[in-house]
Amino acid sequence: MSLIKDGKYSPVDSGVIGELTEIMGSENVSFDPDKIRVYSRDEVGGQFWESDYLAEVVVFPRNTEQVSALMRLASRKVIAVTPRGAGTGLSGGAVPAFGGIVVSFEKMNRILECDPVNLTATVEPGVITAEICRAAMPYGLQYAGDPCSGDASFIGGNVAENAGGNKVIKYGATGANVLGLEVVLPSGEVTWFGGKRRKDVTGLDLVHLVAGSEGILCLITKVIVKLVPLPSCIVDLLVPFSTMEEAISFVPKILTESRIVPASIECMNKNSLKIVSRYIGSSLPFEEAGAHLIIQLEGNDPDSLADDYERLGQACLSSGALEVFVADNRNSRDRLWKARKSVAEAVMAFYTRYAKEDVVVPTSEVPELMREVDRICEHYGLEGVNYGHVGDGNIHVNLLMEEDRPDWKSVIESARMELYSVTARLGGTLSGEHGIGLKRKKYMTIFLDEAQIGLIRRIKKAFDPLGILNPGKIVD
Ligand code: 2HG
Ligand code: ZN
Repeated sequence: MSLIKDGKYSPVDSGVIGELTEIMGSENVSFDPDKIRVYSRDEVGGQFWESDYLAEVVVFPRNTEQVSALMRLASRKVIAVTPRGAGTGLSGGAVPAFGGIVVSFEKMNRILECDPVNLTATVEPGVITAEICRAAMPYGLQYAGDPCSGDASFIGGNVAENAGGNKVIKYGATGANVLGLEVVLPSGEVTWFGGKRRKDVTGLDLVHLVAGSEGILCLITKVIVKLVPLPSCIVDLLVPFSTMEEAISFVPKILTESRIVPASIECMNKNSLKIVSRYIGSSLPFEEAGAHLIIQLEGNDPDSLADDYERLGQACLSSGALEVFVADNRNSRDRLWKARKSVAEAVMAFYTRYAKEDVVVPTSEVPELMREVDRICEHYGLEGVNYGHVGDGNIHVNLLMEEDRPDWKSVIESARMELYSVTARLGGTLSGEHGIGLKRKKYMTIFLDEAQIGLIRRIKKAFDPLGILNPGKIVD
């Protein structure tokens, strides 16, 4: 089923299949129902929409020319086209809301170049993000924009969503680490935005308009990312506090008092720790603490890094930390990050009824946001698994329903609405890194006024006058 309305989009008939086969070869065109089902979903649970949105065909282009030919065909016939990365998205951005063609970039997965002089890597969109780091390592470099899903997600999807992750406080989100994009416009035209340059005010900054545009403007076929020096020493501090309030109140002091810019400042509340230890079968120390911070420091000189973490550790203890654990070897660091990165999966493994949110507030407002989340949970009888990128003010608020109640939908929806209105009141926003997609579209007006929404619609129209590219996402 799809949202095909008023016969706006043409169906993928046998003539279209024939042309697609000619463009990319029959082995790269699939209408096998099982494949279609898999490639019509991302990580958003089916509870968020009534319909089972399905593509009519899935294609696997191997190069830019094939993507361009595909878009010329889709424009000529007015067929909906939905681009897709690895399917790790959390907003339904890759779900084909109007059927049509799903374009999987998994076969455009080459690292074309690592350039240690310009400090860039040029890659195809289907490269798994962590592979870029592996390719840069022999040059003593890294790609620092990798999100929590970096071991599975594709760089093209990361750019489309302007994915964040746990190093944003030091290196910025994906967009901040992208210098250039080769794109295919809905008309089929191929062009480059940006390039291997650190400065560029020639025309508009279209690179950063496309980063985070969720595939509604153009298809990304090559990405030039920034590389930065790979630090030789990394240390993670795991710092339990009695309360979430104490933990998050300490965060600004890391920068102001200790004068350190960590690579990560993450938090996990007590419920996050509990659910993750149940999921991975091992626990972190001080599981009963109200909240844990994970603070990652990096450097090249072990002694000066030790000075930094000792100073920071002292500051933690003076601000009420129960203990400071230092993970300075691969094993202990991996154990820590496995726990942190598994919270999302743990939620999805144990619960089917939940609101999985990605709100952002100014960091000064995080304590108030957390108080309000506790109030909302209590009011609606929900469990709050709250964790994430506290250094960025970006908290993954998960409002979970323990038992399946008949009124689950309306309860979760009301709790969500309250969360959004609190977030808006605190000067925050709807999504920091997971995107709007299909899932959050109807809440846009809480955060953006008509002037901005109108502008987004007109920008979309300028790129895609027929409305064929990823229709139904962000705005109607
Ligand atoms: C993370 O920070 C990811 O772990 C996923 O952004 C968060 O699924 C989530 O809520
Ligand atoms: Zn996150």
